[in-house]
Amino acid sequence: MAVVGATGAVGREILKVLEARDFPLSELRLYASPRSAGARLPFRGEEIPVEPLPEGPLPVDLVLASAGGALSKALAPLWVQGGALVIDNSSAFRYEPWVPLVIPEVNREKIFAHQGIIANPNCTTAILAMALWPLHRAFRARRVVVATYQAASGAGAKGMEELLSETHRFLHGETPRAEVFAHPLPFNVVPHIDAFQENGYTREEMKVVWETHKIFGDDSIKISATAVRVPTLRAHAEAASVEFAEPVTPEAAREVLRGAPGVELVDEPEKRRYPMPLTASGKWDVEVGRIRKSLAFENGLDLFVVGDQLLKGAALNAVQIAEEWLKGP
Ligand code: A2P
Ligand code: 11C
Repeated sequence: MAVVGATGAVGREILKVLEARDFPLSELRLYASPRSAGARLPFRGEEIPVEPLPEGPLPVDLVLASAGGALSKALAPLWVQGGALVIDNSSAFRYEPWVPLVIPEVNREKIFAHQGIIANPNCTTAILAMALWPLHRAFRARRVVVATYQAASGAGAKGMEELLSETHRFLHGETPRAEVFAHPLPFNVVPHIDAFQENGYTREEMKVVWETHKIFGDDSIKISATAVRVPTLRAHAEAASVEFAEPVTPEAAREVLRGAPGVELVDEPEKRRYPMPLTASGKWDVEVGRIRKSLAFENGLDLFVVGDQLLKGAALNAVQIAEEWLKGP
């Protein structure tokens, strides 16, 4: 198999997840840009060389791609022509009707309808969906209003570097700069992730709507999002208010979430236990807590979800798709 974008924030996590989950593979090829020529990355006690990505098919059965949408758009069809299944982390193919968009805990069956490419959702969508799907199945979600608190690493390794370097500048009395982000991120929050659309929402916000509808197979749920970049390094947090069709109570929701795969209920506020980036970073499960009866919706809940967006939002979900593909329908 191949990891394309192996030196990036998600690519490096893919290597760790493959190793930790003992993913069966006979040979691993790592690809990045020519900038990474000569680099080697550790995997199962070896140092694997990073190769410059060729502009054609790859000599593998499976490609996990995390090198951006433009690159996937141009090259994934060639990898498919060469006989590989492509699991793509970018948004290049997510909205194509013929491309399954998969979170295994939600719509595993779609994996087997692939035509060469399977798309991995946007991290913000995936993390919310982990909490929303079991609640939707139990109580039928009608309306979701969500605000996000997204970590710098959502913008890749460069995002993390910018947060660290500009925080350092700020602490030394210099003005922090912004290249990756729309504004300096240290000691700030920025309600602008990806491009503004005609309706006033950003593309990041619309991805939550489009992708949740596609993954749930239900576009009747009304969803409205505000996506905000915050100065954390890792793990996206999301505050959601959800209105349901069926009667719901916080205790009934907790019971459902206790049994939900990939979810950890962290909801003991009296003990100061609730989801946080500090505790969710590095974890495979998504933390859910602060569950309470909504004061705004007649039959609703408010909750807080935090997940490591490099893991469940990207690398882990991609590897899980590959694992399920190997298991078969
Ligand atoms: P490189 O490290 O050589 O630039 P991130 O999302 O963390 O920014 O990572 C992006 C990943 O995609 C990196 O591994 C990066 O490699 C890789 N990448 C970016 N542009 C290309 C390209 N034109 N060809 C191959 N890999 C690329
Ligand atoms: C962010 N969610 O935090 C974005 C990154 O559609 O795969 C992932 C973009 C995507 O900036």
